[in-house]
Amino acid sequence: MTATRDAEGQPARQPAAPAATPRLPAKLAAHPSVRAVLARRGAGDGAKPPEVIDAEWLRELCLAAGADDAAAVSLDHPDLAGEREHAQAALPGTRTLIAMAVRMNRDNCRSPARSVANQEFHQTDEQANHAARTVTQALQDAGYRALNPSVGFPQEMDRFPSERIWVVAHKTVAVAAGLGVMGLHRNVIHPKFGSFILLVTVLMDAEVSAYGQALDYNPCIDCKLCVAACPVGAIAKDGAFDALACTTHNYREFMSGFTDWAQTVADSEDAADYRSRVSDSESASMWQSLSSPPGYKSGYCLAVCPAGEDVLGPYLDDRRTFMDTVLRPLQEKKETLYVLPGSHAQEYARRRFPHKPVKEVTGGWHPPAKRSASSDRETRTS
Ligand code: B12
Ligand code: SF4
Repeated sequence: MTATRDAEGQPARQPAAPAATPRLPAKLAAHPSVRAVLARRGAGDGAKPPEVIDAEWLRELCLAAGADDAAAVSLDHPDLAGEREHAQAALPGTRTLIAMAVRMNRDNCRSPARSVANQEFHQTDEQANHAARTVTQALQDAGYRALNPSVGFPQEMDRFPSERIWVVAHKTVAVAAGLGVMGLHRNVIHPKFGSFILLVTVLMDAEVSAYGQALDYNPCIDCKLCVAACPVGAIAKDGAFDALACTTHNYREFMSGFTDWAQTVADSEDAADYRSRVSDSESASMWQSLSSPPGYKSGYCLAVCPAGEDVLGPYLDDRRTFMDTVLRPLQEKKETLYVLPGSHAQEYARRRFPHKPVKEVTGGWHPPAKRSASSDRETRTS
């Protein structure tokens, strides 16, 4: 049965079947809370909500909660086979996933000032978490079980680094629900908002009257600006993605980069030795990431992407100006690039961006090697 709506627009509960009073031990039955619940049931409250939620009601709920687009997808969708076990572990009885997208402000993401771009990512992250929590609460109030895993962090660090640490893969869910398609840079591109979206998913134990349909084209226009923008060559022209190169640089101040930094502290003989390995700016930046949400070092692939109907116009009008004002400031920015020794990223960064200092790090994946020579100190943290 599909949900009809009550006066407040919520799915109207089905009339209560004559409630069979559960057989309870006398002490439990006499408890004031138990008596109150049974009395409410007797008065017709507490009936089961409809088994199938109205898709339009659900979409309106998501938009009112702060999402810019939303669609539901059944957990039985073939493309979600890899997510099933994770979703059931998080919320046993999950039947549907609700995918939501929240827009980011484009020029904030494009700014070479990391503080501006990071603020935009974190604010949108907050907004998406807030939207998902609001939807979860509304579903709970309507009588369903629902759960919202985080947009980004926190994640399941007890599994790090041997297993995946995210509860749900928001990209996989969003694509199956039809919110967009992954572009060359492996982010989901929304047909209208382009790459400038963050994603979030709500799990719930009911079905929905209509599910989203996958997009029949990819909004990626294959311009390869993301390839040109990535300072460590993590995105190849053929679409191969070097997640380790991206994590080592971009996530320098997240879990693995932090571990590398902590090892450097532990390995330093004294303050002077520490300061010979870590610059004042790097120490300050690590402090900032520990005291406010951690800062991404890049995200340039997303920043330069011209795809999406709301974004594409200026690129179509004048591609040279678009490159001069969006791509080039990021390419020309002087900034330290973090790479694993001997990696493709190291060779690429030195060759393509000779004006950006390149620093070898362990990435926190291994204990640091003993320092070799003092001349090495400027380029190694361990
Ligand atoms: C892991 C992760 C990363 C990793 C790996 C990226 C990746 N492509 O998977 C790293 C640290 C590199 C990363 C970076 C960024 N991320 Co990220 N990330 C995630 C996370 C937690 C899971 C991604 C996922 O589903 N992977 C599985 C499949 C679907 O991805 P895939 O591309 O098909 O396959 C690759 C990965 O599986 C990877 N991989 C497999 N196992 C492991 C294990 C580890 C430890 C790592 C690092 C990678 C990895 O290798 C595969 C081949 O490339 C999600 C949040 C979430 N809970 O969903 C955000 C998410 C994908 N990230 C997001 C963003 C915005 C970014 C950054 C722009 C952040 C920034 N400001 O710089 C960059 C962009 C880098 C890029 N081009 O992808 C957004 C994307 C929004 C969108 N429009 O699609 C998400 C959805 C967060 C969100 N809630 O909005 N991210
Ligand atoms: S920058 Fe160009 S190639 Fe890269 S994802 Fe966006 S549209 Fe596709």
